[in-house]
This record gives sequence, structure tokens and C-alpha cells, in this order.
Amino acid sequence: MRCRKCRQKAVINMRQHRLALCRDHYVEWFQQQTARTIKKYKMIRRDEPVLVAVSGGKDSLALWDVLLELGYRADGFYLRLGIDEGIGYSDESYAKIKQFVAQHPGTRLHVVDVKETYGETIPEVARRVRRGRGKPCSVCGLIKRHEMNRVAYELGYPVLATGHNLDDEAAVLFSNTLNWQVGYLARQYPVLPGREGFARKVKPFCRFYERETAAYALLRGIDYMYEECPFSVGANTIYYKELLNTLERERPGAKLHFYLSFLRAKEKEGLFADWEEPSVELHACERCGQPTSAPGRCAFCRLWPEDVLEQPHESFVPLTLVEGA
Ligand code: Q46
Ligand code: ZN
Ligand code: ZN
Repeated sequence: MRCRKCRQKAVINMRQHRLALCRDHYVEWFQQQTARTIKKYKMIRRDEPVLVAVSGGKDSLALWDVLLELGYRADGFYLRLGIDEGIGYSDESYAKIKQFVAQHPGTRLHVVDVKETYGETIPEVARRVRRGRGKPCSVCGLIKRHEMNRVAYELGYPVLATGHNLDDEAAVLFSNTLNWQVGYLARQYPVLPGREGFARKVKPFCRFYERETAAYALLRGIDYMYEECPFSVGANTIYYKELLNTLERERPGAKLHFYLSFLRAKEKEGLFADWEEPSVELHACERCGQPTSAPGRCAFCRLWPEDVLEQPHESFVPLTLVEGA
């Protein structure tokens, strides 16, 4: 197989695009495609600093790399979850991120350690509040969302970028469609506008297959965490991903078509455009100020005992690592 652009040996063949490329042309193509997605959905303005939520996995580190390569002021945010489960998951992930920072002089990484800041790791909080039938994922999702919003707001980032890829987005779309989750379908989009001072959320990799982001990370020499979080085993989204992969094997491009047709139906045919959020009244949480429908405090602030939240404010400020020049 030869590269379509230079006829050198191709390193990747993308059947859905009928495109084979060599190493250099693949890296170039990948970065240009990301730039196109950012432009199409007006994700990030040139003068805006971006906070990239990094987990240590291939997608988020590849995204950080591409944004830096495209010349954005992109800083990282890492939430230390304290998940060990015998494989040192969080420690390993953190080590990969620190290695990435060391290899990219001048990049900034902000870190919040959940245990150090709030007194418990994610599995510990989940056990105490007994949510999620033995899995900490619902508590984890709640804490991640809250802390990403908080850190972006407090450090003044108008944009928050996550590494969700096409496989992630198609699996969520599939799940939302199977269950006709109209509210979720109405909101699912590559960019979510910011509100009340909170950052806009963008997914610049939403059109890339997982194997494409993995290939990019590999070709750029990014050493990432291969293991998934141990709690992801058995998750519905993994099952839906497998189903979609079966479909994709039979019909190359099916996944991309499924997701892009959904976006097109929204953009061109006004799918779900008339949908209105049920009129729940949002107000600012009386402790943290984030919008919530619950009376008084938001779900995040209700997770913690009173004395934890009474710590001096400085102890909630993320630790910032600056590496290189
Ligand atoms: S929610 Fe659940 Fe993930 Fe948190 S506990 Fe792990 S699998 S990391 S995306
Ligand atoms: Zn080439
Ligand atoms: Zn709150």
C-alpha cells in the first residue's frame, strides 16, 4: 500500500475515507482535520486559552499535542481520582502525563488530587455514599464534571476541550437512540456553549475513529496509558462500541455515517431544534456557585461532609506544574 500523496510506503489505510498515507502525511492530515473540525464548529478562537482535560490515555494526550502543534495556548488539567485496583491505575496515568509535559517545554499542567483536596479517593467516596451499585462511575462523573467546570472558571479558561472520539460519540448516540433519550439527543453535539461564566465544551476529535487517534499518538511518539480504567469493564458504552465495531467490519464507514448523518439532520433539518429543556429552575449552588436545580447546594457539594468543605479556599486551588522554559 502506497501513500496517496507521495507514493512512499503507507503506514495507515483508512477504508472509510479510501485513503492510505505515509507517516508524515498522516500526521499532517490528522492535524489539518482537527483544525477543520475546530473551524467548522467554531470551537476555539485563536486568542482563547484552552484547558484540555487529560486522563493519560491516547485521545486526551493526542489532543493536547495537536492543539499545541496548531499553535493554541493549550494547558492541561488532570484530576487524580485515586483509583488503584491493584494496577496502580491513577499513578501510572499521572506518570504518563508528567512525561508528556516534560517532553513539551513550556506547557502547563494543573492538577487536582481528589483525596488531598476533599479527603477521599473516588472509590472511597462512592463506598461512603453507596451510589452506583458497587461501581464508582456515577460519583466519578459527577466529580469530574464539577471539578473541570470549577478549575476552568477559577483559572479563567473560556474553553474546555476533551478527547472524545468518534467511537465514544457514536456509542453514546447509539445508547441515547436505543433508549430515546430525547433530552440527551437534543444536547449531543461537538460543541456545547458556555453559560453563566462557565466554559464552552468542545470535542475536536469527534470525527476521528479510535484507531486514528491511536495511530497519531504512536506516530508522534506519545507514550500513553494503554489500560482503561478498571471500573470501565462491563460498561454499557463498551458493549455498544463492540456492536458498532461489528457493523463497521461489515460496512466500513458505518460508524462515521451514523454520527455525521445525525449531526447533519440537526444542522440542516432542524432535528430536535424545537425541543425545549423542561423548565427546571436553575440557581447558583449556595456553596460553590455552579448552576443547579437542587434547592440549596448542588449534588457535588452534597457529597461531602461539612468540615471538608469548610477548609480554607486556598486548599481547593489546583497545583500547577510548569515544565521546561
Ligand atoms: S467514570 Fe468509571 Fe470512568 Fe471514573 S471510575 Fe473509571 S470508568 S474513570 S470514564
Ligand atoms: Zn506520503
Ligand atoms: Zn455546589
